[in-house]
Amino acid sequence: MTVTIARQGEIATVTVDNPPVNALSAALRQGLWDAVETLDADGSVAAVVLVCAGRTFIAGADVTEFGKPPVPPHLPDLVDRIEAAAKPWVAAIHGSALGGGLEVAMGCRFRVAAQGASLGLPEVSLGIVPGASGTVRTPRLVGVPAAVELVTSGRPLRAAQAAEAGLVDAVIQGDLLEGAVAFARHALTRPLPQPTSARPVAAPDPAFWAEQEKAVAKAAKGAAAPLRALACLRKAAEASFAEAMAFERETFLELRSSEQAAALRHVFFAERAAPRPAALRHVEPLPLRRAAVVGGGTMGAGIAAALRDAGLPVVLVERDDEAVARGTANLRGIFDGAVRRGKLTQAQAADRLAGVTGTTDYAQLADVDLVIEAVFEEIGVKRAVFDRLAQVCRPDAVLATNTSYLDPRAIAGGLPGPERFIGLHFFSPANVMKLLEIVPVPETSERTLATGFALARLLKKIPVRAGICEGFIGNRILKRYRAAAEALVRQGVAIAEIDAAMRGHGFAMGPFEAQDLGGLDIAFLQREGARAAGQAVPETLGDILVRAGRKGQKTGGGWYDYAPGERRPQPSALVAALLAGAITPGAAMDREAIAAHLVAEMAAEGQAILDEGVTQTPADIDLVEIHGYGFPRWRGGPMFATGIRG
Ligand code: T1G
Ligand code: NAD
Repeated sequence: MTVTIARQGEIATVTVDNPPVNALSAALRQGLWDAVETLDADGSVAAVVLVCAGRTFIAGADVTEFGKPPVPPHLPDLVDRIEAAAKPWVAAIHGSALGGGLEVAMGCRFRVAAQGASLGLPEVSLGIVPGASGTVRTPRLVGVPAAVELVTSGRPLRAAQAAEAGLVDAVIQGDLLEGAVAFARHALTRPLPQPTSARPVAAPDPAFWAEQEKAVAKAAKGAAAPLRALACLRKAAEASFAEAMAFERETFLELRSSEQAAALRHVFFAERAAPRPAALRHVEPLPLRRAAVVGGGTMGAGIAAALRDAGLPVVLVERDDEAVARGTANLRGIFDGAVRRGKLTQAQAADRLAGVTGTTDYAQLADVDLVIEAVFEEIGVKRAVFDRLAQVCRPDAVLATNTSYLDPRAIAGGLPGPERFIGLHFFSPANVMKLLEIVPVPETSERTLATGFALARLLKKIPVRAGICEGFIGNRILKRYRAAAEALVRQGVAIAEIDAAMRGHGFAMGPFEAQDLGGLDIAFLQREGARAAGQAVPETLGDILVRAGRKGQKTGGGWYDYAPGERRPQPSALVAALLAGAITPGAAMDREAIAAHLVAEMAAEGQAILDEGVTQTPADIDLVEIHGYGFPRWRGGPMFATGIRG
């Protein structure tokens, strides 16, 4: 039974139990409808508490039903039915009340929430707008400005914030059901508030909407749903309840069958499948209680910060005392930055830092469960580190390398107990970027692999398993993307035009401005290394710039010039002169064609990666590009966008 009814005197409780997340399947909708009918007809019941079993309140519509024909009772009708119930309903919320779950709660006369609960309308992140009155009832409860924030951002509110906004009537300390029943009893002693749909909305003036449109369009970067949601909210403020409902429904149905919604659903399910690969379902990972990082530079400090954010004590090993001090300062810089941005309190930052032991002494690693190596990208240095680790670490401790380009098999070669070795490729800044490429060597045990995935879950990262090849999945596609962009420059397409095309396509940055930010020298040194090793690596345009001292923003210029202290790229006459000899103008290309061409190049490399078995599914490649390289989420990734699905 998905819906059961119990009675505590004049208060009835309706319990929803539809694991895993109480999504509003057709059966659940029918069950709730029947419960309203039953309780309306029951003279002994004065009020109803709606509560959910399991980890969460109703987490929304059932996303798996989106592609199928809708089955009655429809959700908007159910929400209306609950609102029209003869007895007042009280939604008792724990976990997440999302989308349709929050809409059901807004149909109730009251909402109470447990302390840790969150409430939100994430529909825009699925490429749609709320479909069961979210844009119409929300402004009636919290006012238009707060509703705009909630609906167009898709970000949920914590219980306390929701109470402040007027979305919930009380935050319950202690047992939720007990508190909700007591709330209902008390509510019966007082006049009932208006049902949500009958409450008035204060309509803001046109200037408000113009301003919101600008802000929402900017944040959406090409995603359609946020602006459409804003239009629904405006309708809710300016037209009748019924007219606004009709407008929301029409918008919802149109967007639900859109390409953007299909892409965002694809990403939704890919993100949920990634952390738990079927092949590892029965493998117990090593429990992670203490971790270590070797190397406290850009990556090591970021990885240590990510581990601390997840609550693990961290030993940070550097090569000498000065480097220990620098590594610790790098970490302090990260936590101070989080305090400045309001993400951490001073006390939390101090606690994060206090949990890091900086040392040069490998003996401190005797009892850690996991070591992540992030020293210089040199095989000799890395081999020496793993030799030391093999001497001091527990034989079952997982030993990982963060190498970007070296062959992990060469790093692991000769390591006693190679079954505990694995590549864990983080992205910079490692405490922010969501992607983690997990790269097993042939000897890596299932347990070590499972521990890599468990680490990703602990750090709230998106893990993608990659086979061994140069650059793994992400950097290999990046190389192809950059080469294709350079090829366009050689054909006479302006550098700024290519960057603008990719921004217009939904990327935060184009390929050249991104290189200026990260530095051109890393890829240059990698190519030089390959050349020194006798490989035939053709001269790139980037090489010409680095040889002329242009390594990016840090040297005052790369593909662009930068005014001192500024980050705004300016087309460079010097770059034009340096590259003139390499450019042979061809046919002109418009921005859409540029973006389509570069995405097709990424997908072609992705296809090669699939053909070689470096990864199993196109969805994994899409996740890599979205979470590691800023590919627009609403396009679903390069594979989905070019029709390579499955
Ligand atoms: N529909 C179907 N399956 C869902 C689902 C949903 N809404 N949400 C989660 N699942 C599955 C998920 O695929 C996974 O399956 C399992 O549940 C556990 O999920 C009309 C239009 C609630 C915060 O967008 O944010 O309402 O892998 O690993 O970390 O306006 O799930 O086990 O087979 O994420 O504990 C709006 C999305 C829908 C909510 C729990 N709702 N879900 O997190 O578990 S649109 C959402 C979440 C809508 C109305 C409209 C999270 C969670 P499997 P999980 P979690
Ligand atoms: P970095 O130069 O900023 O830091 C390297 C650190 O390692 C330095 O602090 C150095 O003192 C320390 N170190 C060197 N030898 C050591 C030893 N024997 N013992 C202990 N510490 C030692 O470099 P980085 O950018 O942090 O890169 C580190 C690794 O991460 C490289 O393998 C790199 O390929 C990889 N990586 C880098 C990025 C990136 O964007 N920078 C992204 C992913 C992976």
